Amino acid sequence: MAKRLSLASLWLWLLLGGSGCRAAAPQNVLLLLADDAGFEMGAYLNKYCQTPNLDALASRGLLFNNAFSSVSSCSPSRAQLLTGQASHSSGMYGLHQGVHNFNVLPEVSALPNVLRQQSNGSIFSGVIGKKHVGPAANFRFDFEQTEEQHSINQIGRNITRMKDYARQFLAQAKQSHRPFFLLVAFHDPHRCGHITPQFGEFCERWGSGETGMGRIPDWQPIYYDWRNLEVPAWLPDTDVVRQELAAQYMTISRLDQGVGLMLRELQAAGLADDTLVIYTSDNGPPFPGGRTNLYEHGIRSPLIVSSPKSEARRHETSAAMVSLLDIYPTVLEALQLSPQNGSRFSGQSLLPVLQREPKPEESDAVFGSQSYHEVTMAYPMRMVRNRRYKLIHNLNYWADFPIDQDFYSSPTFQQILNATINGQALPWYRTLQQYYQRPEWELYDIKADALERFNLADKPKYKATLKQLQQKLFNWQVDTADPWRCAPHAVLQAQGVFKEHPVCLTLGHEAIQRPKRRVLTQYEQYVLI
Ligand SMILES: [Ca+2]
Repeated sequence: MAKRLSLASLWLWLLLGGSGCRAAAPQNVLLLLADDAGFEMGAYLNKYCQTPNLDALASRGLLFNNAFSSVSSCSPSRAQLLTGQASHSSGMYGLHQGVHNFNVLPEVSALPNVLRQQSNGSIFSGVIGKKHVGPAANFRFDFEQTEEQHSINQIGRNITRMKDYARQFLAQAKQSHRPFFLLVAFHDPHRCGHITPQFGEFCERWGSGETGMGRIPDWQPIYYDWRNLEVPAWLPDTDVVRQELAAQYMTISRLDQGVGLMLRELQAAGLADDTLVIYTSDNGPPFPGGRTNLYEHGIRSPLIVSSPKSEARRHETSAAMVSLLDIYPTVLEALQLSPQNGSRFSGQSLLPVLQREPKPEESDAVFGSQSYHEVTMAYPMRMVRNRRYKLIHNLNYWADFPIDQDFYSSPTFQQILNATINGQALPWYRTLQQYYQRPEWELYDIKADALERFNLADKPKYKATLKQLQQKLFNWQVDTADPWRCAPHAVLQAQGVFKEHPVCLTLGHEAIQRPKRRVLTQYEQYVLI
């Protein structure tokens, strides 16, 4: 047993059958979550964005190079972390706030509730920062300081305020000798230009100490010179994009300093030696091909897992194919609770990877399921990705890919839009038309084509690969009870006489000729309402 045996951990220890194979006390879990961050950090070889705290965490832990979110939207991603279920299983099909109003299904239990029930109340749970999921009863943390009580910037970007709440939470956990799960969800580096442009596109000026911006005491702003940055290959290399990246990096450095503060609080509370620390991001950066997409930059996730156990791997990278659906069983295992059964939970604990790198298998794969984002953005997509290929099924392929409000008003998208309308060239490998108009099936050889430029779905040579991945994807959809599993060419019948044996019944699309897309010639440029 570890040096500190509290009543709560004694209870758990007894529950689990005493000593033997499980010798240690439960490990606390601190989950540090970024909002729309990608790989803008030194540990992932970004040479410009300064992230000394994340880099230090990475060197104390295991850095994952093949981690993927199963969904590229905020609330559905947080729901996946907290329920262990893909968005189509949990019911969190899109954003939670305001008119979007998405929530998990009534019967879905999330981590704080599961931890409380399974441990008989001995595990202490908390969330500080952006929560963005509901209904409240299904995500009831013991300690909550979120946008439900504060302004989102104060609780998600003011790292001093977040630190103060983390100190309170840790003091309570320590005082009550309870193992804990704490989610610290930063709002950085999310955009804010569409709501509060006076603070900068990414709210990078907010709290910087500049005139009228207020000051966050613990934040030392780092200003980036956009002329000196390198634009990643998936974005247009323009001055506009460079300025956006400089602003985004500034908020990532604020997030990084916030991570440093949290880790120092953990140390100061004397809990660092008993706590597993995880860092990841809910979804990819808000640039074209990023957030709301199942393309690589929408779902590839930074992931660091750092264990204080002496035998755990550290200062290493892992090539294991992992999903953010794996976080949920990881938290349960760290706290020595049993994993949840049922095919809706497709994740696996990451703790064994901390011991030993798994052997790469041909069957290694991760899955994706995106349905909405904003309520107006009905564009369901499903995806399977193995080490080499990715298959995306665009269920509403006849519609144009939807654009969300916050991305629409971004300088990057506005530049692409205006260049397209005015017939000007852009240094970008996609056109807006390609971005909007997607075929039903997209198959990419990621190894040879990291930017997903060449769709192989119609190439005879890849017929067998396509078929195999389609089957694999469909099997996952069936296993996880995806309501969209028969879409778009059939209707799912799963009730009444079909209850025992659900079927996909054809809509007869094969007998109907679709008209060609009409090219718009005249339209209003904008409408004032
Ligand atoms: Ca997000």
